[in-house]
Order: sequence, then C-alpha cells, then structure tokens
Amino acid sequence: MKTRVGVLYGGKSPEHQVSLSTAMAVMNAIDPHKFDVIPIYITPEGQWIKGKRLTGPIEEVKQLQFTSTATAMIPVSLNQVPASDAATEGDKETIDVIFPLLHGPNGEDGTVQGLLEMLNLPYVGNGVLASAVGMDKVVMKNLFAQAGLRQAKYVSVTKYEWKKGEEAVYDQVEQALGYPCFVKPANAGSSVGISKCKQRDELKAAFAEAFKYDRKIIIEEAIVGREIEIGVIGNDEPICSVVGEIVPKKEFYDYEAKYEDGQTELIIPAKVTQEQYETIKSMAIAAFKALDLSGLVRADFFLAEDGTVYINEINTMPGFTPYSMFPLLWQHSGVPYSELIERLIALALERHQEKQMITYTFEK
Ligand code: G1L
Repeated sequence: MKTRVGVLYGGKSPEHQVSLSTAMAVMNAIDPHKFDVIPIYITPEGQWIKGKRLTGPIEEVKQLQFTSTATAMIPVSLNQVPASDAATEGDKETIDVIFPLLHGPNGEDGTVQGLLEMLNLPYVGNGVLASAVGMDKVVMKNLFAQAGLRQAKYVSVTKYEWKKGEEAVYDQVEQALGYPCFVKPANAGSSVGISKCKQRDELKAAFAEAFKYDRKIIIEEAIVGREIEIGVIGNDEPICSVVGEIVPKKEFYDYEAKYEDGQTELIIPAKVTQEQYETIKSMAIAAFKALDLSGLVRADFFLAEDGTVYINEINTMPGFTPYSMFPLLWQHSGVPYSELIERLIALALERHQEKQMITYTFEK
C-alpha cells in the first residue's frame, strides 16, 4: 500500500509563488512507486482547494493553481477525502501524512501545525511550539542564551516602549550594542523592514521602518564574519549535514538578495577547519534540543575572523527547492533530494506514532 502524501502549498503570504515552485519540485521528486501525492492548494484569498491525486509529473506551476470551487474544502475535512474526488475508482479516502510547504503568518508560526494536531494527522517538519518559537527572533535568541550558545548581543524593544520614550530607547541600544547594528522586526517570517545602522539618525529611521511590520523589534550587534549554514534532520537523534557558506553580493542578505538569482553565491562544503565544523555541529544540535525542534532545521551561523562561531538564527522552514541551501547541503552529504523528502516523511510518521502512545486522560 502506497503512503498518501498531501502536499499543502500556496497560502495567504508574500511567498505564495515560492511555495508553488517548491511544491512543484517536491511533488515531482516524490517516488511515485512508494507514494500517492494529493495536492492541496490554498489560494491567495485563503481558500483551500484539493486537487486530484497526481498521475504524472507537473510541467508548470499553473497546473497547481486550482480555481474550481467544485473541490473547495474546509481544512477540517483534510482527513476525509471524498471518494468522488479520487483520481481513480477504489482510491483510498484518507491522507496519511501532510507535507506543509507554507510560509508566513499562517504556515510557519505554528498555526497550520496546530490545525494538523487537532486533526491528528502526521505532518512533515516542526511541531507547534518549535514553529512558533522559530518565528520570533527574540524568543529564539532568549532560548539560545539559556542553552549557553554564543550569539551576537541583542536588545528587544516593543512599540509601546519606543512611543513612551524614544530617546531613552536609542540611548539604551547605543550603550548595549554600539554601531554598526541591525534593526529587524521580531517576526522572522518577514524579510522586510530590516536595516543596518551606523549612527543615531539611521537608527531612528530603522525603528520607524521595522515597527511598520511588527509591534516588537530586535536590534542586534553586527558581527563581522562569514555566513555559514548547516542542515539538521531527525527527531530524537538529529544528524548534521556538511556546512555551506553564503557569499552575499549585496551589503547584507536582504529579501531581494535571498530570492533573486545571482545575488548570492553558495559554497558547499564551506572551507572551515575540522574544529570549527565540530563546534558548528554541536551548537546546531544544542539549538535543536533547546528549541524542541523535530524533522528538520537549517541553522545559520557567523564565523568571525578570529575563528569564533556565533549562532545567528534557525529556520524551521528553509528554502526547499533542489537549488536551495538546505537540500544542497544534504545532497553534498550523500542524501539526494528525493531521499531527503522520503526521510522527512518517515520522521513525520515516526513522531506521530510516538505521540499516539502518550496518555492524555487519567483513569481511576
Ligand atoms: F515540511 C518541511 F519539510 F518541514 C518543510 C516545510 C516548508 C521544509 C521547507 C519548507 N519551506 C517552505 O515552505 C518555503 C520556504 C518554500 C516557504 Cl513557501
């Protein structure tokens, strides 16, 4: 019996298109001898539309952008696919596991994961808590600090505190961090509203800009160094990939640099010493445990000129096309794209089975 994978993509998000092309790559890479693929599209308006089971490769993303309202579904019917929608007669009526390829406020912050938990459906990737934590740079860094992980100094400010006394807040930031520093909305889903500041005037403008996107912002000391990333997969026994380096062609890795071709160069494996690689691996595993991650994560580091390793952030839903850093790291570690997808699905099922053994009621 083939495992039935529901691939969930699209969504009310600025990354709708990224999600579509990622979903196409994932669906085309899934081994059709082992899996049935059921596409589930969330329109930019937020409507859920389930497609028929795939019977061949997808040639263009257009094929995934269903418009028919005939198959419109409410999310809670995810685990009861109507027989009338089956691609062939005799199609089993359930989905075994969901592959959520969604980004932004409803997809990466734990909300979709929560819905899937309520439906008791296994899903690939991180759970509710880890997804939510990964979405908030301040909470993430507070947990890194508690785990004793070396990181850049940072300060968090709410819009309320800022409104109450702007100058006092700037003084505090200058005292704690100095220049240059980065100002970012705390919400990690947002690649907008980020500035690098070299003096007070720029700091003021950066605050105004970042507060357009969130009620909480983070100001970080700028670390001079190389950007090194590593992939981690697993549940209770996470394993690490080789490391990769991002060489930005712009001053810093902003929204455009991230998504426009040719704006960054990836070097895999990155040239680091064995000792640096060991440090990065153990910090990535420590972060995985501290944040209660499961399935996968991409952990991002700075390697300073003196060789000191700083953790920067983790990404619970990294770029996932065959040309993105995370899949490439695994390819260079001996796990090709299709196998990576299979392993992630197996980890999802394993975590779900473990969870079924937990007792939620008290019996007398
Ligand atoms: F399901 C996984 F494996 F956890 C997963 C989910 C989402 C991996 C990678 C992603 N990434 C994305 O969804 C995106 C970055 C392409 C956003 Cl649209």
